[in-house]
Amino acid sequence: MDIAIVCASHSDAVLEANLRRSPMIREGARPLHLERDATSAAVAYNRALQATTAEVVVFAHHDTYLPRGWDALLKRRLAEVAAVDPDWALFGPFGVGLDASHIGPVWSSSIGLIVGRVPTAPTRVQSFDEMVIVMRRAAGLRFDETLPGWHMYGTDIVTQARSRGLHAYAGALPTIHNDRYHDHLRQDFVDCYQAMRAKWRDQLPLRTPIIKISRSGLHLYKNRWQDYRSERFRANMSVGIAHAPEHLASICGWSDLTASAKD
Ligand SMILES: [Mn+2]
Repeated sequence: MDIAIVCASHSDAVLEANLRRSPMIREGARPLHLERDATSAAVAYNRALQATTAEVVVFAHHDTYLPRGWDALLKRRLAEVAAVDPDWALFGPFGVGLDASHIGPVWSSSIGLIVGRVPTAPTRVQSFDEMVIVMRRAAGLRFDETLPGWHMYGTDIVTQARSRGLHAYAGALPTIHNDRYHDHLRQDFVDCYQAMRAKWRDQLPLRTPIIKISRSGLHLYKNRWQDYRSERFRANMSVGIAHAPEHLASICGWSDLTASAKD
């Protein structure tokens, strides 16, 4: 299976400290296609789709780390998905199920936790965490360049697929997200929320990994209030971003996923 890794990065330092250290990239087994200076995630990712030909495209944040054997395990998970849904559109290591449960597992440095229910079979989702999104090129999807910024495109692409009768899945594919702590009070996040709320008015509510997009939009204010109240507590959970990703994979027990891909 032909797999391309795509990354939109604005920081060589973050890229070199994380994604670029993934064994399959460092050792040259998989090409890394970089996009820089895009005005939005959608613009960057559509450019990358145009510039690559692989049948499976992995869109990864520059602050992720894909442990040894990750690509072999991805292939196995995609085979499991294809066995039940040959027309699958999307896959990811972390998503929100149709029942609103969070599906993983992934490590997140911003909260110092392994998060996500571990499904025994690939499970349909309504959104992805944007840390990693896997697309089957033949599904014919494109990211929506009318949406602003760098948030919620993992929810939009899934909703686009579903509105065309296609499906998105999450399944057990351990991945490191060495993300820094940040609150969700910023204006660019609000802009993305409001754009999604207007675009998918007839499909709401939709649950992203961090917020419920509702018709009323009241969840935006509820989350902002909760963020405000719990900010210090949540900030204290963060382990920072200075840990080597190999060490984070090691403490999770994910240094080598090769055996998981075979059993
Ligand atoms: Mn990230």
